[in-house]
Amino acid sequence: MDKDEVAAVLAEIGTLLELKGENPFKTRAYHNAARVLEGLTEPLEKIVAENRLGELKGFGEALQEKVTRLVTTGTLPYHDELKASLPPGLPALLEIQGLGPKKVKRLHDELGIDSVEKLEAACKADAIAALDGFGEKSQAKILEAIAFRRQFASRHRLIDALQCAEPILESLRGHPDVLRCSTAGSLRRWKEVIGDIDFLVSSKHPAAVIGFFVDQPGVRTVLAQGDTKASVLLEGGIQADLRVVADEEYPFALAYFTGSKEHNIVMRQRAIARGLRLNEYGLFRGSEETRDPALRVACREERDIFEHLGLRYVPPELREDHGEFAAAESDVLPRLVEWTDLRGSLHNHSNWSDGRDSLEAIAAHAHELGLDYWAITDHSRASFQANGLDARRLEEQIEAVGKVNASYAAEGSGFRLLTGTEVDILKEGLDFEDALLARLDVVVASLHVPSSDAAENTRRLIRAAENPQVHMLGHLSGRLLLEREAYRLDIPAVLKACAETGTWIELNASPYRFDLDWRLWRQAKELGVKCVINCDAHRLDHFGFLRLGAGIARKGWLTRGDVINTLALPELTTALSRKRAA
Ligand code: DGT
Ligand code: CA
Ligand code: CA
Ligand code: ZN
Repeated sequence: MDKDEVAAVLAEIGTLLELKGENPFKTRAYHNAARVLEGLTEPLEKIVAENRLGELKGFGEALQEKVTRLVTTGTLPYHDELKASLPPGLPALLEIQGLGPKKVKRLHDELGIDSVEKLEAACKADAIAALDGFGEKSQAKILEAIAFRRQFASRHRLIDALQCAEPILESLRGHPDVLRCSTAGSLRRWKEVIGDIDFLVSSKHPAAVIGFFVDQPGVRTVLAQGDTKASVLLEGGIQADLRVVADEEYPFALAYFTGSKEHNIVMRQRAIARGLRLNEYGLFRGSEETRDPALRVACREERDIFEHLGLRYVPPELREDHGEFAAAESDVLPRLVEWTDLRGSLHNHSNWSDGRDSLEAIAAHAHELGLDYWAITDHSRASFQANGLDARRLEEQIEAVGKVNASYAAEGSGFRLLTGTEVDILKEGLDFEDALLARLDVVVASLHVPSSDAAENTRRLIRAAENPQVHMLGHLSGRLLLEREAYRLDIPAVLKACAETGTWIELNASPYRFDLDWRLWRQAKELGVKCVINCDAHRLDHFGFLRLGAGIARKGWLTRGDVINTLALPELTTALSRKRAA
């Protein structure tokens, strides 16, 4: 187990102990230990091997023993026994907003509630309102929270779906009976939020592939298993469907199950207009619904289907019936940006504010990944909860970045960290003086504490865009996927101001944000606004967000030329100086 996995187990032990009503010092010790592990900058394995766990804050002998066991064997009987000693539905109750371990324990002890279903029934029977310390109001709140959770439980963030799907896809690809395979559905279309995962395989031996699929690690429950398809529930709660088809049918099935439904409907209509029939089994001659192979128009790949329908190949990301047919018909589909075009990220955090890693570690990682530059844009003073920098610390950081860069220059490497800030957009203006901003390579301005008044938010953002020192606006809408709605805001007005002032807009590539939304980028592009795909990285494993963000940019029809951080360092430097010079 790596440190994050061990930390998760420790945190869960802490929670389980709380649910049992254990003494708070003991439970807190586990939560604290989990946090210490999460913050480690050297490999946990190494610390264990060198017998140095005792040096970590709060790690007594019992804890050292448990962590060592988890790292070396991957399991801990104490954890398993603890889990087994509590009703399995209890931890899920903690996910209901407003319910902490103490309340959950009381609900269990006093009303026998051990599942969300029972909790809901008890609310509806007015049993919670009667409970000491709960009342009508909190009963209504619990019901609301249950409904909220239900609405979102069937929807998952792209990154969670990818993390489940990619190992399974790899595994399928390695099976000797699998000829071709792919994800399909919303995942292949790179939607920001996914209902279920779809896999498609072509094979001569469907039963073998189906059996292999339902046996994959990560499969919690088999929901349905037939000769050519299966549905499973994965650990983590995402459903996955697999269909197995003959190889001749594969391109048709892939196009069909990639969707979107709206896109498919237009494809079918185009087929009918040409005296053909299109369905998941093929493209057939004639006007009757059929599966007859003798009538099938041979297509080796999806590309061939589009061609028979008078269209250029439409990349999956664009298959939303948002104008792709008109463009594919007249051969003006954009050549979409690729994630390998990206040379760095211009909005990221370090351990100087709320990031995990040091400047040195960040630089080393970016350099190793072959990137050309990486901007350090820690929070400004007003974001005190994120340990934002004041002017003095920012000046110190500029120097520290200079030292890191000097060491790369000395080795003859062209890699550079860029100095910067994610400066807060406050009611009165920006959190730093213009003179200080002018000394930074990169200035990202973000609204973190919005007003409830749309006009006020719009005004603040436009004012930030009008500042010649501000290169770009960060996570413009402020939405958190499946968690928080966008701020109230006149986005078109802000886009217009950005176009007029030469201010760029970030595509925040954090899978919790993907902000600005892909549906708005064509409008931004038409106005002449450039995009910057930023990781908003807080730890090294967030560097991978570049790939996710590039997929969202593709969904927004953006090309390499639309995205600033495809520029090499010299061209980027010129671009960064343009607004200031004007
Ligand atoms: P999701 O899972 O809700 O995120 O969205 P999708 O697009 O993955 O939808 P899903 O899993 O229900 O079905 C996969 C694809 O299969 C869908 O994108 C299009 C195709 N499909 C499914 N049902 C229909 C249908 O009734 N009509 C048409 N034309 N296509 C369908
Ligand atoms: Ca799906
Ligand atoms: Ca599905
Ligand atoms: Zn931010």
